[in-house]
Amino acid sequence: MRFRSVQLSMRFIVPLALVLALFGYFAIPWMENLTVRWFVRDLDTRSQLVSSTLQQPLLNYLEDNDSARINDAFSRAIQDERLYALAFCDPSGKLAYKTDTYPVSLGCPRGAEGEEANPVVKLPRGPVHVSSRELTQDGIAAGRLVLVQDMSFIERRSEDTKKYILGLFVLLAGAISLITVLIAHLSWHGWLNGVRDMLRGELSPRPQGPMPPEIAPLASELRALLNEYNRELQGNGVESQPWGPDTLKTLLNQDLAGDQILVVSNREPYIHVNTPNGVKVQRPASGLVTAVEAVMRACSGTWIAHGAGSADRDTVDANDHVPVPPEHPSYTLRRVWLSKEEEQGYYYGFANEGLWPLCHIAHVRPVFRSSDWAEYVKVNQRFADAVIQEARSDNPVVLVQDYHFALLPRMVRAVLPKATIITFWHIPWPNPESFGICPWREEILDGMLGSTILGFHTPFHRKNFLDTVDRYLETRIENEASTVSYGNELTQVKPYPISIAWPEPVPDECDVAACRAEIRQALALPADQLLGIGVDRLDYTKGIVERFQAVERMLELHPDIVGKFTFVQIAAPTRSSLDEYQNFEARVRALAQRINQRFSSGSYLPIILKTEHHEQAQLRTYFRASEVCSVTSLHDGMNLVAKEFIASRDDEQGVLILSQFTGAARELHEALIVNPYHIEEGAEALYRALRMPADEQRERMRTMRVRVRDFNVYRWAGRMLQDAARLRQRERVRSRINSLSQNRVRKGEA
Ligand code: ADQ
Repeated sequence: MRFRSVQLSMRFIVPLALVLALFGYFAIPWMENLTVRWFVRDLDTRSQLVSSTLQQPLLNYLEDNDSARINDAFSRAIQDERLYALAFCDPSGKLAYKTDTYPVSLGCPRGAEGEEANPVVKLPRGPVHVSSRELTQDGIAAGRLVLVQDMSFIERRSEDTKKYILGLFVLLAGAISLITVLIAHLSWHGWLNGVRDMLRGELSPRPQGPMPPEIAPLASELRALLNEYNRELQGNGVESQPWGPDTLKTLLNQDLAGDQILVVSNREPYIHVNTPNGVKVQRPASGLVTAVEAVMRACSGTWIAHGAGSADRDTVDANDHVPVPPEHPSYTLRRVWLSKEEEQGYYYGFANEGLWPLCHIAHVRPVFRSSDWAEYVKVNQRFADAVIQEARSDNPVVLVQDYHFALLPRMVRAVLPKATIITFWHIPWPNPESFGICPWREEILDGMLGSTILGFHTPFHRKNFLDTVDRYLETRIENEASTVSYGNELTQVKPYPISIAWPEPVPDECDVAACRAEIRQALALPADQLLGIGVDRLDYTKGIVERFQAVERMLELHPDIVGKFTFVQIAAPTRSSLDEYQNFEARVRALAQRINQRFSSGSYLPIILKTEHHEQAQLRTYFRASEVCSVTSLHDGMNLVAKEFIASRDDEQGVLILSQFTGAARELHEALIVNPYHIEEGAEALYRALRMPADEQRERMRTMRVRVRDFNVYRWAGRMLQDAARLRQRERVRSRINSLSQNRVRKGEA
């Protein structure tokens, strides 16, 4: 912020300084010239005065030939400190009388009308002003009086004037800069606050203050733009702010009028596991599950997923169905069983060793094996068969989740051509060159284009996808409508930034002060210990190593904070059977240990690493207890942890550090945005976060909370479903028109 305000000030000061310097460069010599000319004119007048005074006595002495008196008069006259020398030249132009000071080199100067053309003469002692005046007696020329006046005082004065003018310029530049910067800052803040208030006012039902006058001319345009944006987000006809489960239910009832909703994902939302204390239900640590679960609760459909838990088979019915959530069942989970080979090839192999590193820029090489690809094709077909089996009509709405099922849309479309298939790609999409290294790139793109709607988190990922399709398939792309025409089918490709369900107030939740005390006590930390938190799957894309390095660098740069700050990293193990992930976990552990050894004293450890799954409520307590939450992914489709942290801070305190390479950074501009590869930047952001004044924290947190609350997961799902409903409606109208015209043709034939 401070850097930005210096930048802003420089934007005014530098051009101002340049203009003033340029002005000074030309103005000072000009002023100098002008003052010299004024002085010369003064000296001319003075010469006239002196010669007029001397004329009569001199003529009298000349007439009397009284050299003594002439010399005496001359000596007296040059007692004036400015009059340096005098001389008299007779009519023949010979030097007749002169004071001792008279420079002989001047001789008897003549000038037009008795004046020298250039009266300034440079002598070794300095410049002098020379003027000669003709003396006449009864109209007859009696000779010339030559006056030499000292000009060194003019030089002195001119130097002084130069100094004063220069000083004046500097003073003026300072004053103008100060006033300009002050006014610019005030206006800038006025503008920012005005626009911010407007955005808040438009996006939330918060009561408004009066509009700042400087915003007024823009207000109507800004409001129109926001309304257009809102309409685009909400679709036509549904006026709902903020979105929630009920809005979604209403939308499903109105726009999709009882149409069946099927979700397909690899990860199941509930895993039944055998434990020594009987069967337990677990919720996996996954952003995808967090987001889609909220939708399914609202629309009571069927979720098809891989049954991976040790007690999963024991808890399903004959159709492999289990009602969930276990406490209040509201939708059906259909489990698909995979053999070890299938899981190894499709999930660990092609999806996680191939597609995951292919789509994330984290400098891990993708591995492609033909055997993995074969399993991927097979498993996609098995899930597609499950969708077809679960479909109660020929046109269900199928929500396909993520990179595990790139081929499934085409497979479902082959059997249910009227199905509305919405595929959401939860991870980034790379540029065409990067994607091009996949040996089955055409098959993947073809499979995905079996979708009716294809969603990405950001416009950037969407663009990358369209460029990739353009590069490798024969398609027609309409950029404005954001559609790809391929074969006889049309796929709409759009950004739908995912979010979280804005949490309802939790009645028995600890207030922030109590959460702080609870966590510090649990970790045996002093009550005033500063706390940082990181929550991730233990994945190499999440930037955990870089985050620890930033903590280390901050402790190096700011020794005052050693002992007072602890960073808690909660990392859920993930894909642990893959070498890459085992190596990564070992690196993370070793780094934490090294940093801890380096800075530990007594019981103090700067990093606490908890490599285990935590319940959402526990995570929330950690979020509420921390000064700062650090999200430093090297690349991330969106990142829901950032939004969960914001949602947990109803006290409007706490600072979010957010990697610029997350989709979330495109929305949460008030976070401290960092490049995770730049360790010093991360360290400074951490230190800045820990020292950030409460007011600034509140201002940033408040703005982000409004955004996350209003653009929640219900809105994410609602937008996709609304788009699907519109396309279904269009399709219905088209098929009605077709059948009408076919009827007419048939009647005509009969
Ligand atoms: P993920 O890569 O799983 O999701 P993210 O969006 O950060 O990433 O979501 C992780 C989820 O798991 C969060 O809800 C978090 O609370 C939870 N979680 C993390 N660690 C946990 C732990 N130790 N214990 C319990 N829960 C934990 C993918 C993409 C993301 C995209 C999401 C949603 O990679 O970019 O945001 O899908 O589309």
